[in-house]
Amino acid sequence: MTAWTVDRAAAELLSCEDTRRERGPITEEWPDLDLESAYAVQDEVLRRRLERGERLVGVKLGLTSRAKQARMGIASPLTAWLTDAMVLPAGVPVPRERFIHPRAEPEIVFVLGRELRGPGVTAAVALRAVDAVYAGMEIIDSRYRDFRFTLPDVVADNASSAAFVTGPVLRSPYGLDLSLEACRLEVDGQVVDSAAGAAVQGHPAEALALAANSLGARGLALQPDWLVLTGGMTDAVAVEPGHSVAAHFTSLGSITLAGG
Ligand code: OOG
Ligand code: MG
Repeated sequence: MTAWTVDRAAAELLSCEDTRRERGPITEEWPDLDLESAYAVQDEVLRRRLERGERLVGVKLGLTSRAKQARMGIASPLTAWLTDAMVLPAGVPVPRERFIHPRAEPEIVFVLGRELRGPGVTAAVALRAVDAVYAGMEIIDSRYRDFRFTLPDVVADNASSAAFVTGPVLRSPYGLDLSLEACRLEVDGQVVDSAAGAAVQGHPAEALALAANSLGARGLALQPDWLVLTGGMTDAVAVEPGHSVAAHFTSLGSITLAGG
């Protein structure tokens, strides 16, 4: 049996994604996979994506709300990479043929105006680095069967990242209370969930500070013009063929995804 290495895990997870193949958790075969090596796998997956021509467009946070933490059974937030290949244009059906078992979740999305480098970044300072706020819908698509994973597994798998859409309304963060920015989540027009921005670490800017500080601990920094997805406000819902998922926000507009 070949031993597991960072390189092998990265190649395997990227191949699962490219060929729409699900698998069991890597930690079941590589129990020594710790968080540090898991982030090394994530970084190696990114390196391979950049090598094949994708561009880094930002970062996402995962497991920042209680709804998400409870569903996935993991209480620690994490970060992952976003590339331009994950951008889904508004108004097109979700290309389900690209995914294994896609789920959608509403998020608040920041565009940064300047660099944010931890440690020591506070939510108040983090928000001042934000140039614009959008509504967002992330499509997650774990490469693990039934979305079953441990924290190192999901970190290695780039936090189940697959695609994301940004909403129709660009707002300045000044004068918006994002802790009170509400979202109503609907499937086929029926309300299935709702949440406010406060669901995300008390305020989405706290999640942004968390991203700056956890990247800082790895010697990295958030860059100007990067997008930051701050994490699902509600539990995610399955994107099924012939059905639609819509998120309606108080001041950030609406996003509707057709199940393709
Ligand atoms: C992990 C990714 C979590 C979020 O917004 O919390 C995430 C998963 O749920 O599969 O993207
Ligand atoms: Mg998410």
